[in-house]
Formats: sequence, structure tokens, C-alpha cells
Amino acid sequence: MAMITTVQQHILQQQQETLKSTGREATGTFSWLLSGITLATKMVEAKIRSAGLDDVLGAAGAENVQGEQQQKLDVYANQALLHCLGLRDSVAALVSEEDEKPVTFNRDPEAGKYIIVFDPLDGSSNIDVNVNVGTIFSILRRLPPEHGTLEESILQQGFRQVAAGYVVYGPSTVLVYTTGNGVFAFTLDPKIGAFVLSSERMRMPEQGSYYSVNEANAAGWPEEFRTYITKLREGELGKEYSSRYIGSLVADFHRTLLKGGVFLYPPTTKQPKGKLRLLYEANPLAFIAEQAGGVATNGVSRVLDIKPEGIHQRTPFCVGSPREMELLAATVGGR
Ligand code: P6P
Repeated sequence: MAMITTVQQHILQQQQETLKSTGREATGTFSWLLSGITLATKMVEAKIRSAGLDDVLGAAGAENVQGEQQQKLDVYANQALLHCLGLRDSVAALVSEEDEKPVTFNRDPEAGKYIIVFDPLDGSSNIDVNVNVGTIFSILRRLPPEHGTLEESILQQGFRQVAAGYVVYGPSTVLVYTTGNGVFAFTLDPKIGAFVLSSERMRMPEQGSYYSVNEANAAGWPEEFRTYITKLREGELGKEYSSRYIGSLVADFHRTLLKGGVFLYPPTTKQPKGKLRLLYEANPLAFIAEQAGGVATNGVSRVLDIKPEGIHQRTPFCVGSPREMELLAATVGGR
């Protein structure tokens, strides 16, 4: 039988490597945390797979065949993550796109070593048309009390993340994550209900052939962004480009990670600070992109250096291969 590596085994192997290379005893806490996330995403995956069916069977009222209230999937995903992670005593706080305030637990606040920030189900409006959606997460270490409050721990710059990842629910369900030591992908094997290692130390191509942006907003972008897209179209980088925009961030990012190119959500007149969220969309994906050799900015400066002011803060988000991002810096960054 071919040997498989599950995500739990992988994390433990990584921690052994850390121990060997740094002598730093990595506690099992982290792998325990990650198993809480993977359990929640397996619950979400199962719910998504049956969502269409539940709708059909539950169409009569707001109830499904089990007579339970039909929950909106992003509410369900949020509950799943809060439940699976809330039980772990290494968690100081959970910050969710779905909750106005951080969720803390009436345990000794000093007990929690980690803060988990997540978008439980990004792009959930796409489920109705059977398009890929995703869960995005970011893990920060709680600062020692003498160095910062819990809120200051949550509002750390993205380069302080200890881990980041996403699950994309598509034709197959894929978990992609990094702990700062390369990017790894695991594909959910429904036969055994485990995420199995499928790609190691992923690298984003130096240049791609796709640009990904919602061109309906072009009139509302800063002029330099229109100039940039025109340069790509007119072959400034020496190749033809095709446009791909799924409108589901995790799906558009996953393609960019695998195929290269560039994804952009520029400032618009409607959203002058950008639409995407810094803490649980841009930061985790920027960490993964950089670990794979890619680049992530807000058009002008590195996403991971942005100092967050609020947990639901928005930012323009541009991420992709070095070549396309170099041209962006020259065109938009004014370099
Ligand atoms: P627009 C989905 O609603 C989402 O939050 C992201 O997943 C996606 O990248 C973006 O919004 C799409 O926004 O304005 O292009 O429809």
C-alpha cells in the first residue's frame, strides 16, 4: 500500500524538523489546533456536498428532511469552527468574519497561546450556482501580557503569523497551508475522511498567463490600475494574457498559486479602501504567496507589513507572480 501522509502526521514531522534545526521543543499544541480546523472543514465539506440536495428536499419550508432549521452555510461553517476550536484550551481568542467582536472563552485568558482568525466560508453566495468556495484561516501567537493586550495580539502585522491556510471546496477539497517553512497541499480523500499530502513546497511560477480582476469596476479604479491592465493586454511582459475571474477569492487565489499570473482587487469608487479583508483574507493568502515565491501588496506596499487598525479592516489586494507584480509596482507603486 502506498504510504500516505495526513496533515496531522505532516505537522508532527515539521515539528520534529523544527526541533532538530532549532532545538526548540515544538509542543503538540499546534498540531492539536490544526486538527480542530481540519475537523471543522470536513464538517463544512460534508454540508456543502449535500447543500443542493437539502435545498431540494427541504424546499417545502425552511426545514430539511431531519426537520432541523435550514442553516445558511456560512453560519454553519462559523459554528463548526467555533465549536471545534473553542474546545481547545490553547486558544486565546477566535476572530471570525461572521462575528463583530473576537470570541474569547471564560477560561484564564493567559491559558491561550494562539489566536485564530478566519473567514469561515468565503464566497458563499457562489454556492447557489455550484461554484468553488473556501475557508481561510490565519494563526497568531498571543503576545506575552507584558508585551501587549489580547487586542494588540490580534492586530499584529501579517509577517507575525505563525501559520496560514485555506480549504478550497471544489471538484476536490484541497487544504493548502504554511507554517513559514514552505507551502503544502493536502487533498481530502473521502474514502478515508483524511486530508492526504498531495503537493510539497509548492512554487508559484515566475510568470503566468492569466490576469484576474473584476473589470466591471475598471472605471472606478485609480488610473494606474487601468494602465497596468492595458500594459498586460498589450504584451508589455512579452506574452499574451487571458482573463480569468471566478469571483470566489480562494478559487482565484488557488489558480494563481498553481498557474501564476496576477489577481487584483484594486480600490474602487464604491470601496476606496478595497473590498477584501486584511486579517482573514489578504494576510493569510499573502503569507502563502510569499512562501511560494510570489508577491502580495496593496498596490503600493507589502500586505504583510500593513499595521492593522481594526479586525474587519479592508485593503486593496494584489497577489501573483514576481514578473506581473514587478510591473504592478512600477506602474501603480510609482517606482
Ligand atoms: P466582486 C466573494 O463575495 C468575495 O468576498 C471574494 O470571495 C471575491 O474575491 C470577491 O468578493 C468578489 O467581489 O465585487 O468582484 O463580486
